[in-house]
Amino acid sequence: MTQSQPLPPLPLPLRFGEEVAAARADNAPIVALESTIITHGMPWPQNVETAQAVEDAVREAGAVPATIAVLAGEIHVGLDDARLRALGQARGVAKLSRADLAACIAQGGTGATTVAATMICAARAGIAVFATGGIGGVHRGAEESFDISADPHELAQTAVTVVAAGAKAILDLPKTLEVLETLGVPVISFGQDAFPAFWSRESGLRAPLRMDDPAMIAAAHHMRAALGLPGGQLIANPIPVADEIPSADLAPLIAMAQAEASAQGIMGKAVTPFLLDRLFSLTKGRSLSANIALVLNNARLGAAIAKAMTKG
Ligand code: PSU
Ligand code: MN
Repeated sequence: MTQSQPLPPLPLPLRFGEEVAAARADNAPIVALESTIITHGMPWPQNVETAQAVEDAVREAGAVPATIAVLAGEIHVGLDDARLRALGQARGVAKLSRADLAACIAQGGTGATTVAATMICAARAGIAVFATGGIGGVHRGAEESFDISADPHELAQTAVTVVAAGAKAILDLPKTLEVLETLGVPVISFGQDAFPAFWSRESGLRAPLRMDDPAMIAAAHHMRAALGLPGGQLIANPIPVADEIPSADLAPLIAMAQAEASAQGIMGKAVTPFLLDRLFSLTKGRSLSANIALVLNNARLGAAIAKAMTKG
């Protein structure tokens, strides 16, 4: 009996938006943006307004935004306004991480990409910088639930520099930093020693590394490659002073949201969206305004780093 040969890999269905295609041809700086924050991280219509404002912030800072999502089995790198709006209003959109990405594309499905999945798509599209709100990490109670996001693992293996306002304060931040260290992910605070906690500038923890200059961050990214190390780096950019919610105000509300999640048996992928939604209500919308401000701030830093990278 003849052994059948394995099939050759399928071509990757990557579709570039016009603006991104032009930037690629010119070697212009590009900043990737995720879509789970649109579908699962913020309510409509603020989700779409924020996504557009974030794209504009990248442009104003001199780079081209590339919002990434899977639509009808294709990876879109750069969404036009109509697609962005449709995604922001759609219900029941899948949340895609490393584990679900290939299956969704193979089935011709539609889904929003998390930090991990956006990193994978960005890397395939040749984009080295990605700005978002906060990465996923080790959830509180992970010693029981084993709930650890795929995001830290992705940072360990995919060469994309991710700009975030630290990790969401709904997580167990000391454990998140431990996991990042174990995985060999550089965690670099921008402009301060403290590791920021998303809605707050300080978490009470020190970041392992600090840099004050986007050019240095770009150099560190290139140096990892020169060393033959896979993976990217996490740039922890603190929320602007004017927009922060002090951690003392948030702590009891996070504890409340967490208790509700446990009581209602919320698990797996549903945990992060549930907590963000509850905090939105518990802070009377303040968590959302802070979230919007920090994403814009990260978009501007992402653009500065992308520009420094293209200068070589
Ligand atoms: N940051 C936000 N809102 C979000 C997320 C991050 O401000 O919705 C998303 C990101 O896409 C991140 C994901 O990758 O939450 C983490 O989900 P999980 O904990 O299930 O891995
Ligand atoms: Mn999880």
